[in-house]
Amino acid sequence: MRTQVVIIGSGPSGLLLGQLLGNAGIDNIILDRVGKAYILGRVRAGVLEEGTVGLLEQAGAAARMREEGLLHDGFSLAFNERDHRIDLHALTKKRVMVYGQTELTRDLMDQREAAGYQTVYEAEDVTPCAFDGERPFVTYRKEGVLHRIDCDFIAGCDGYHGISRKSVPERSVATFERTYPFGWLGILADVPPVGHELVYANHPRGFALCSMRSATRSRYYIQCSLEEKVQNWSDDRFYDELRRRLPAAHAEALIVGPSFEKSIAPLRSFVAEPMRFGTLFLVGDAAHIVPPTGAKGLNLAASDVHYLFEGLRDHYLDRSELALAHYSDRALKRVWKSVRFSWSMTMLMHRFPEGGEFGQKIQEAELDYLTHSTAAATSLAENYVGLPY
Ligand code: RFL
Ligand code: PHB
Repeated sequence: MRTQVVIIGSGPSGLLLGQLLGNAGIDNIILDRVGKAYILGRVRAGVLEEGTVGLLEQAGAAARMREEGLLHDGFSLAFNERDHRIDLHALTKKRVMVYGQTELTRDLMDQREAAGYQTVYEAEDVTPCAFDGERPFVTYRKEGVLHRIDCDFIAGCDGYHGISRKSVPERSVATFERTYPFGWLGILADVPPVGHELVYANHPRGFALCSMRSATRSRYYIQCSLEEKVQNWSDDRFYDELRRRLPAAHAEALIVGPSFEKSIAPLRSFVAEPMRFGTLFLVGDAAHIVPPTGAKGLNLAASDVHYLFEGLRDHYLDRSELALAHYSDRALKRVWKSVRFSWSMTMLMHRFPEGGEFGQKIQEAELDYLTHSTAAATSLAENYVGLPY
């Protein structure tokens, strides 16, 4: 079998890249280790930058998001029992779109199926080969049979645990990493959100976040220890803890109901450099991870797709290699700014075991600064809505 680009991974980055390439007449095949239902069962991101929304429009997969997504003009920082609104639109003239990653992934899958572009789910032992030369290929096993796809390029869109980054000789990659001494316990429940916008709360008992998927579905998170077990958290215990970390007005407005998803995610910052190895390109979580505090992971995956799509389109349609040659540098410049922002939001909002009272005073001073200085609030807002591509 032969195609122009093999895409490893059918998450948001692989699907978005595949759709943009396919619509530009560039052949591609997506391979994923797991099935469609498994991918759609993952509950992850919820906040999209305008750039991400624009790419979904460009991919022709934005119709349902435009109908059902919620445009938010701001969010709140809650601390010392009070709520302080960051007016994103007044500060930046931009908004964010609240639309779940699950829905976005479903829309891209539907669009791909309608266009007739090929995806192989439950492909085992996917292996990128010979990418140090101009004749790369990818092998995989399906129902016991070994397959080989020859191609021009391989896009490694297979997430943090994927095979693409691991296939590169260790001496060719530099990695930068920070782990945080806590996780997020999150639930999803069909109850109306506490307010119209997201609330990020800094509290002596730990961070809490009130997010949403729609006017009738809420997504709540609380900071927890890495040793916590989901089974120790009944819904009642979760809501009690959440209530204690919110200002009274929100705590009183909290409507509770049974959760249908509950999970713990560890927090990590990670970057692999470079993001290109010959004819293999790393995209999204395969190359970098950010803690979810700044809502940047999926949005960074989308900006990588933007740079790689430009490079591949110029290569095939204009015979120009410039954008492809600069893919890694352009993507990494933006990646590091989001890594910095996600790290700083994480440091600002969480209780650190070793932070002590000094750490708490520093956080309070910074929160006070952010909510009383237009310059500081503008910097926060322009990072939150997304830096330009
Ligand atoms: P994904 O989504 O991990 O998809 C990778 C795909 O590759 C497949 N795969 C393989 N296929 C073939 N062979 C192999 N060996 C393979 N290994 C893996 C996998 O099955 C999968 O289908 O990576 P992608 O596409 O780069 O997308 C990245 C985003 O999923 C991620 O950055 C975000 O979810 C992060 N994130 C958030 N991002 C935001 O922009 N805004 C948010 O509000 C936000 N909230 C979050 C988040 C992530 C969270 N968790 C659980 C990590 C909240 C949470 C709690
Ligand atoms: C979410 O809705 O899952 C969400 C929203 C904002 C974040 C992280 C996660 O910063």
